[in-house]
Amino acid sequence: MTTHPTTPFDGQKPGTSGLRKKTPVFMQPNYLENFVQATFDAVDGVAGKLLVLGGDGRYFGAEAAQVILKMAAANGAARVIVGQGAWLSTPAASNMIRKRKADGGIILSASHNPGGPKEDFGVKYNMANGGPAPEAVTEAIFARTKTITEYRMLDVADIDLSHLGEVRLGAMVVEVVDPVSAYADMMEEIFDFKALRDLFKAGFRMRMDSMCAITGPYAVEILERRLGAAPGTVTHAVPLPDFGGMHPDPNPTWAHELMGEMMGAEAPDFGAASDGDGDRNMIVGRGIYVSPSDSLAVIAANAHLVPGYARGLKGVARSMPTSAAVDRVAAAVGIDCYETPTGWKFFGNLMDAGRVSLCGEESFGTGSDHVREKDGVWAILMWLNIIAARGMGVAELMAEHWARFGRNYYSRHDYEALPTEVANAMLDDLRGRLDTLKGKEYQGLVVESSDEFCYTDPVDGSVSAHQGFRILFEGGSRVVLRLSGTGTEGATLRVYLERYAPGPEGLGEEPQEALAPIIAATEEIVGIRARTGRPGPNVIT
Ligand code: VG1
Ligand code: CO
Repeated sequence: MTTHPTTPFDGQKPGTSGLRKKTPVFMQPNYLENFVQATFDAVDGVAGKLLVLGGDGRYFGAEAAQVILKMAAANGAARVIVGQGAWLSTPAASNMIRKRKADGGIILSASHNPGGPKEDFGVKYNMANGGPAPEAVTEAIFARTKTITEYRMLDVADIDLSHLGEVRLGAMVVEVVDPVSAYADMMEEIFDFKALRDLFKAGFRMRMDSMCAITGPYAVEILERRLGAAPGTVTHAVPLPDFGGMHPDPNPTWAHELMGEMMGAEAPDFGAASDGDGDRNMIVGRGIYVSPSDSLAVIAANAHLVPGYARGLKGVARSMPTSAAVDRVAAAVGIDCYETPTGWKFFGNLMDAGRVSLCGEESFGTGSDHVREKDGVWAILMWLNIIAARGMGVAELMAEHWARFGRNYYSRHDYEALPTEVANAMLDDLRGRLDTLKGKEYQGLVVESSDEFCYTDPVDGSVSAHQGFRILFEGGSRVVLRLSGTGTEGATLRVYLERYAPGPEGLGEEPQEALAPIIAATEEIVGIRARTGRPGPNVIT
């Protein structure tokens, strides 16, 4: 064992999902080492423990995996299960932790953030339930990073992660596993693979854009090999360290290639995309884009048609900024619906307690209690299974859904990389005026209530304050504002806009038009343009 002296780095505070920084920041001597040792220390050490390790294949991931293995060995871990080539999608890592009853796991990814020598890198710790560390643990990690004086690391050569099998690193065993097969087997248990094979056999055409990120190998194995979708169904299927220059964020802005194809004359029946680490998904039909909030609601309304959920859902949960479309389904079906802060870590307790089996976020995240992470490929298979069971296309499913439940028009406007002081000053000012808004009229909309979201976990009673500003207008429209906790440059303001149309009239509007009064009212209340000097958002989803 070798003990290395070190001194703390500022700002090693995990955000919405792990610690994310520019790659060169992570590559500084001791930076990764400090954070990993702080993590081990915060979970009472890893002596004798079983860990899972993998990542999305981005730049610096393979080198980071070697460092973490040598540190795990020096800290006395018994065994580390690592995906071949240091690859594991986030949901596959979650599954591996659960299946192998590991004590925890480390995921190397900055998820939907671009990768490369000048882009982003990230490290996230997951617990024995397979889910992201809760706030109490991430706070303990952060506290430890501020007092760290040494880390432990074996001084040995790198090991070969390209071959399956077991290797010794000191007294620790490194077990290199196929990153795909256990995950694909789990999908086969949840979904009606025969019905899906029949769907593709009957000529159903699909396009899956893996965006040069981690789902490529998973999607090729499941869709093309096990389900018989045409070869080439999955595009950008080979994970690359810089994602081929793509921004692996599956939304209409960044997955524009897929959007172009799905809106074109030769569009296949169904389109989907996923993000860097494979936990996000975007669903697109021929000529129709499905908002993530609507996707969650459609899945909730149809889940019982999928073998894994044939007995119905225990309950559902959504993050606060996600639209209330799923709430309407829950009310109709008679199940509980929970509202949590942004970030998957807040769903873990609800799933572990058996209160919910389906969760979702407006940010293209959907998942269930089959793992404790959101799961892109799972969501895509959910849609395919529903399409097969209902014998309907995406456009028909959406029209039917809105006719039954009404439509929650929804959009998110992002202002990325704002100067931090400008963003903080703007929101501090709003906080100061929040209590005075009630009853006032903006652009014809009257404020019904406004607050800053504070969550009390119904399972363990822990409290998370300052989770976003909510302004509700009379008639069920609302705007939510919060700062991103995953960005690596300045501050990113997210503005979430929602308006409910009960139908039957007014269900077919273009969302930006349907939301125009709320957008204008938000500008009047918050003054985003005036304060930031930006003409408008730079990403609209
Ligand atoms: C964003 C999303 C949030 C999601 C998080 C991690 O966080 O809004 O819903 O859980 O990313 O997703 P923020 O704090 O930037 O708004 V992933 O796929 O990047 O792990
Ligand atoms: Co992700």
